[in-house]
Amino acid sequence: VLVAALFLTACSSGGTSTKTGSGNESSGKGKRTLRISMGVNEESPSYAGAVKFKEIVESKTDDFNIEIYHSSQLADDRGAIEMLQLGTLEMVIPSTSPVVNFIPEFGVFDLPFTITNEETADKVLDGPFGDKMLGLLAAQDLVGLAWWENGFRNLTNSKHPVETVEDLKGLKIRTMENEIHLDLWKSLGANPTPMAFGELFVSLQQGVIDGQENPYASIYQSKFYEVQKYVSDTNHVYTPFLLLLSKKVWDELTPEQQVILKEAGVEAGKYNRQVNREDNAESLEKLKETLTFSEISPEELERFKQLAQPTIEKYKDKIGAGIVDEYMKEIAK
Ligand code: TK8
Repeated sequence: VLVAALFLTACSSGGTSTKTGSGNESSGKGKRTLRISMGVNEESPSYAGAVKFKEIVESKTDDFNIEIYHSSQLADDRGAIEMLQLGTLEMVIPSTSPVVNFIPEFGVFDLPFTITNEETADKVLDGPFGDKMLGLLAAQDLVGLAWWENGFRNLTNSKHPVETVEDLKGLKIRTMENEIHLDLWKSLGANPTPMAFGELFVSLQQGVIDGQENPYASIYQSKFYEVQKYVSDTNHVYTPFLLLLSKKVWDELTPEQQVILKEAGVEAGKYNRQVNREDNAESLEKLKETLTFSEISPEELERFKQLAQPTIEKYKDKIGAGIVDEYMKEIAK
């Protein structure tokens, strides 16, 4: 995958020396190619958002040629982030969770049962706290254009219905590459393994793992229902998506180009969120046709939360006690 991506970079680098937007090249020559990588497929709200981003940018300038690569074709989240740092890939839409390997503060979003509804998510991300978090990316050679949405995560598995903490015992659950998620599932009694999203379907199919957790839209669009039997409304954490650009690339753009990309990122992000929320509701209904659906009772949810509390305490210092407090205050507002 890396070799293929580097090859693509070499092929598209003809346009990288052109910086100004003044030329009206219509041939495509001199245009700068921006490749957007994502792990999810072409049915996803991320893909719809990326198409919207492309449309907005291309309606405002001829400077860019935007190419969208879905389904981890270029790289998985973590690999793509590393490529952005090197400047060998221009853009990626990753979950925040793998970003924690580069910027510990992003771990706030992985603290379970903190953001529990969409209104709170929007308030936290669209306000000064969200801006501050985007500002932390520059130190890792990344530019955060906007917050997009992955959403509230729910558990599926192939073994039995999960309605209580006890039902999790020994279940082999794939997590994102993020130690907070790993610890959370351990503390709930499960047997978690980190894995890139691109390997997930096959691993479920082959029974290497029993279960996984993702938002309903993603579960449906990735066809996990073909290789899973049960779904539980755990709603244990909200994952934002980020629209990221390589800082190496960003620094070569004109201020006008930067404004266009930033504004288009935010605008396309609003669209992405709207599509995501519609898709999530519809996807749950469709999933219920093939999977056995379980709710977690309010009493049982309290037990999940209590068992998760030590994970929150444990990571407070690693994430930064100050930023965790700010995050919690923002949620409580
Ligand atoms: C897509 C991932 C994915 C995430 C995961 O690249 O890994 O489970 O939810 O959607 O970011």
